Amino acid sequence: MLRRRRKTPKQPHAEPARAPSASTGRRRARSDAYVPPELIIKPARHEAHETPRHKNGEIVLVTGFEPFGGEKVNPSWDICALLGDEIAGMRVETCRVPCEFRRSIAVVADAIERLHPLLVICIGQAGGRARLGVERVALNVDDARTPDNSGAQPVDELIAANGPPAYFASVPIKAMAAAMRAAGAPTEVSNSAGTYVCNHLMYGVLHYLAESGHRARAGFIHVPYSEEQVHDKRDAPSMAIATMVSGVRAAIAAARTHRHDLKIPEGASE
Ligand code: PCA
Repeated sequence: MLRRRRKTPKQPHAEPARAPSASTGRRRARSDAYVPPELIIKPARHEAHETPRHKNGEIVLVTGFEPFGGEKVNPSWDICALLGDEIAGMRVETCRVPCEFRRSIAVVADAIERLHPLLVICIGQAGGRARLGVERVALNVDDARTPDNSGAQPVDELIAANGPPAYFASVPIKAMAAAMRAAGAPTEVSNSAGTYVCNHLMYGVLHYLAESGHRARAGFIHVPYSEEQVHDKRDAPSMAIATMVSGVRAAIAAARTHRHDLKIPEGASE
């Protein structure tokens, strides 16, 4: 958790806070590092949530979205249904999320309260992408080009009025991407989850976890169109559902086993 800056900083030049540690899922900063006031997270409200183990063993909560944008299916949910009961010793619990800005976070927060998962992995569709994308960052903004499934179309609205401008995923994104590729699923690290419902949910879950004191680590994976979705689309890339399932299973296992992320280059120049 970020600590408040000393009243009188030791150093004359303020420094930005360091990126969060993917290894622990908690933001850390040197005690003398400058932390902008809007980035200071309030202390945990519910100390009871500090116990990460569920009485039924460790749980990974995996979420997928309902169809949106005129599609009949959303592979993010189809993947959830095919993950099986157990990954890397964790029980798999799934949750279907409405493609609605207003309700999406509440539905996943309810599942977190019920299940006390060790990991939360949200999945969404990014039609047009050719690879699975492990998202690095979620922005504190909604900017919808089209209405969501409830008709809402927020433009340039903050997700959390007092929240930080962005959250980094608290899972080891590089280790996950490497494991996904090793499992045969073309994968990249993505530096933008967009500004639609998926970014909203990723930001909302990370903010909820930070504010509530749950120790779960959380991340987001975007998936391409499935093969059945591109029959009526010219030149749109697609991926077999079975490949996506292998990739997501490998990602979850890597997130469970890697406390520290791999330091391998995956950056983009634009
Ligand atoms: N993809 C959308 C929202 C729901 C989904 O599956 C997005 O990328 O924002």
